Amino acid sequence: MLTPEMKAQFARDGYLIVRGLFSPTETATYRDHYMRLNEERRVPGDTRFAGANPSDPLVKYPRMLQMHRWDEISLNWLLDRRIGDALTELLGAEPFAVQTMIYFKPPGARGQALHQDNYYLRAQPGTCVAAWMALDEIDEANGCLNVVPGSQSWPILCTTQANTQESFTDITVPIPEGTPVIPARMQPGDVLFFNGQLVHGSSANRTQDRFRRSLIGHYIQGDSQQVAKHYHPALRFDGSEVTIDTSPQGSQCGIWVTENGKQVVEVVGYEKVERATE
Ligand SMILES: O=C(O)CCC(=O)C(=O)O
Repeated sequence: MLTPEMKAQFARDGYLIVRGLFSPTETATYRDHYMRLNEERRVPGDTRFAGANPSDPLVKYPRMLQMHRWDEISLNWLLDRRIGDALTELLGAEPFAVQTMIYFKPPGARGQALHQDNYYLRAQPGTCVAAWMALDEIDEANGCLNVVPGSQSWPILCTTQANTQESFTDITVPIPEGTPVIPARMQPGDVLFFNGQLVHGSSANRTQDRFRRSLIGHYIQGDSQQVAKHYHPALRFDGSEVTIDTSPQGSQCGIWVTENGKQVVEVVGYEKVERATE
């Protein structure tokens, strides 16, 4: 399904957008489904917004996590063969599925500061990978995902304080000045696959009237021996469960230092993850 050029791009840049992997009819169905789930609040969304200022758009539209554990539509999407086949081609072996998330990102909502997913998932050996599907037309104005090409080859970076006026999460990772950060402009049904070490994030939705909804799956390599507890149980693409060690609590992390006039990452520290989820 993927061309050699697409696989080469994923290997080189750490990400790949597969255009139109899902149809407009399917994405319209997902939009309606998740808007209904948000209205019903059968299962609360991300609880970090519970005590927040009611004028924060994310209080009404908090992201939801791990919906596939109670919602069949989410489970079927997470294990959809089109995603499984693309990931198998990109990784060389079928991965295990560990997380679903839906971001509504309504007009005025904050984004998420630059980060690396495997900081949270702690998949070892190797890393995790994401399938990030656009449910709306997504661009800089409504807060598309921004990616740092090539950063998948960096180790996990030690985190610093994020600007919480712009980001709903309070940690970020520093990148050297002048490092290219590329906006991923997408249409409904496009799926962005990216490596779990890739630095990525998004800015606020600055539009008055456009949601930026995205449906996200996280996967870990099929030879993973460990993953953080929140992501267990891992699932094979046939839906069966895989038991994996969930003991990792933190990991080594790196800081930027100058070596021979060049910025390089030196792994110096050990960081404990305080929150269970990203
Ligand atoms: O959609 C966003 O704004 C951030 C999502 C993200 O960081 C992720 O899927 O790992």
